[in-house]
Formats: sequence, C-alpha cells, structure tokens
Amino acid sequence: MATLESSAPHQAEAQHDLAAINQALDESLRLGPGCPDRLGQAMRYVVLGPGKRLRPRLVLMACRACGGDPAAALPAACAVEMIHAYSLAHDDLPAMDDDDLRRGRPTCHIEFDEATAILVGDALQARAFELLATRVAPEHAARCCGELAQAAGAEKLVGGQAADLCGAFDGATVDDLRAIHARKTGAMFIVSLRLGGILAGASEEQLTRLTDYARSLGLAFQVTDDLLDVSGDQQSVGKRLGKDADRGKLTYPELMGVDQSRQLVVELIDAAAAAVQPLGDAAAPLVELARKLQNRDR
Ligand code: GRG
Repeated sequence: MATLESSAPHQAEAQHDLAAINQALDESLRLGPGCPDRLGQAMRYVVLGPGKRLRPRLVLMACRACGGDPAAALPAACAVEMIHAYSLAHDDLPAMDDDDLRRGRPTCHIEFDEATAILVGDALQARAFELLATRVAPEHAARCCGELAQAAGAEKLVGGQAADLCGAFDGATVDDLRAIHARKTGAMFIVSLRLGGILAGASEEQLTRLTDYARSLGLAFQVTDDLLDVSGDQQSVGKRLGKDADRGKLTYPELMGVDQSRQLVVELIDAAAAAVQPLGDAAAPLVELARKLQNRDR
C-alpha cells in the first residue's frame, strides 16, 4: 500500500515537517477565554484530525526549494490547512455533500451539531488570515493574505464548490470538469506552493515554476481521488458512479474511463516534475512527493 509518506533520502525531512506542522497547528488553536469551549473543541477536532497535511507540507517544501527557512513559513502552512479543514467541514454539511464520516471519524456536524460546524468554518477562516497577517515576515504578509484570499474566495475555492453544487452537467466535457477542479482543488495547491515561495523570497520565475507544478499536481490529485473511489472491481465503480450521479457530480473515470484517467495522472505527474526540475536538487522532494501521489492509496 502506498502512502504519501516520503522514503529515503527525504523521509527524515518529511517527518520533521509533519511534526512541526502538527505542533504549530496545535499551538495556533489554543484560543483565548473569549472562545466558547464547544467552539474551540470543534475547531481543534476539525483541524487536528488525522489528515495527510499535504497542503502545509507543500508550503514548507516550496519554501525550502527556493532556499528559504521552512520554520518561517509555518504560520502560512497552518493558514492553508485551516482553510482546507474548514472547506471539508462545510462540504460535509447536509446542505452540501451530507457526509457522516471524514478522516475516519464522524464529521463535525455529527460529532457536534450543524450550527457549530458552520461557525467552525467561519472562525477557522478568520484565524488563518490572522496568522498570516501577524506571524509571517511583515514585508510578505499583505501579499500572502491577498493570494490566500483569492485562492479561497468566490473565483476559486468557493466558486468551484458553487459550480460543482449547481450540478448542471448534462453534456459536460472533461474540460468542464477540469475548470471546476482548477478552482475547487487546484487553487489551494497553487497558493500553498506560492506562499512557501514568497516567504523564501523567490523570484517571479521560481514562483511561476511552483505554480505550474501545483497546477499539474492538484489536477493529478483530483483524478487520483476519483480513481481511488473506483479502484477494485466494477461493482465499486458502479456504486461510486451511481452515488455521484445521484448527487449530479461528474468524475474523470466516468467521463474518460479508468485507463485513460490513469494515463492522465501519469502525464500530469511528469508535467509537475518537469516544472520544478530547473530549481535543481532543492526541488527533489517536490518531485518525489508527486511521484508518490501517483500511487497513493488514501
Ligand atoms: C465548502 C467552500 C467549500 C469548499 C469545499 C475541498 C472541497 C471544497 C470539497 C471536498 C470534496 C472532495 C472530497 C474533493 C476531492 C479532493 C479533496 C480536496 C480531497 C480532500 O483532501 P485531502 O485528501 O484530505 O488532502 P485530508 O483529510 O488528508 O486533509
């Protein structure tokens, strides 16, 4: 079974990053006395649950790839994970995907209640921007806030979710699906890489390379997400397609078939690797992570 954990030679670095991210998330969610206990507990439940921390890891890796100090990027790493975690908690709500399980545990509105799950999202968004505004180097703070706001806003994450929920997919093409996922999934990958680069003082050319990497990686991630749900036998394909069809959702395997979807992942991972190759040895962990994503099982 393949996970996204790194193997040698970058395993120690990956484990160090993961531990640093988890500790920073924990510390940044110790909220003051004004925060009601139940709200604080729910925020911690949503963020500190057993996620892969892929986006915050990408922040640190991009920072290192551009010669920066990853410790200085930790607040940005926490900020993107908080936005991601809020989006999952809201996506799980009855008004959206109506899911009972997330990260192997009851979703926030099941464990707590719907109003709390909504407020958790509101509070996590605010906390994410507070971290960026107050904890990263002042000369980069405004740009980081602006880029994260763009990625999380109506033209990207929220817009992609809204388009997905519309479900007017009769006659939709792979390009239509890509356009939704570029907003719903891709934008948060792109901003993760860009924040890491910005905090390392990366050049515009380096930022463009990180952006190209993230665009391909984000799409590959989405296609593998669809493929994970259909891996196994045709019966499970039918189940997943039936479920998504009920919800008016489209998947890559449904539109292109399983084999072509797998081929698309291979091409996207190659494109991601090629985008950061010119950054040299420092970008090797990004290439390694992309290759692992190709074979991920969760
Ligand atoms: C509610 C504004 C709003 C947006 C929701 C991200 C999203 C938009 C919905 C999630 C639906 C989904 C399952 C998309 C597939 C790709 C994806 C984002 C999977 C979850 O990300 P992981 O696998 O999760 O990185 P962990 O739990 O590991 O952090």
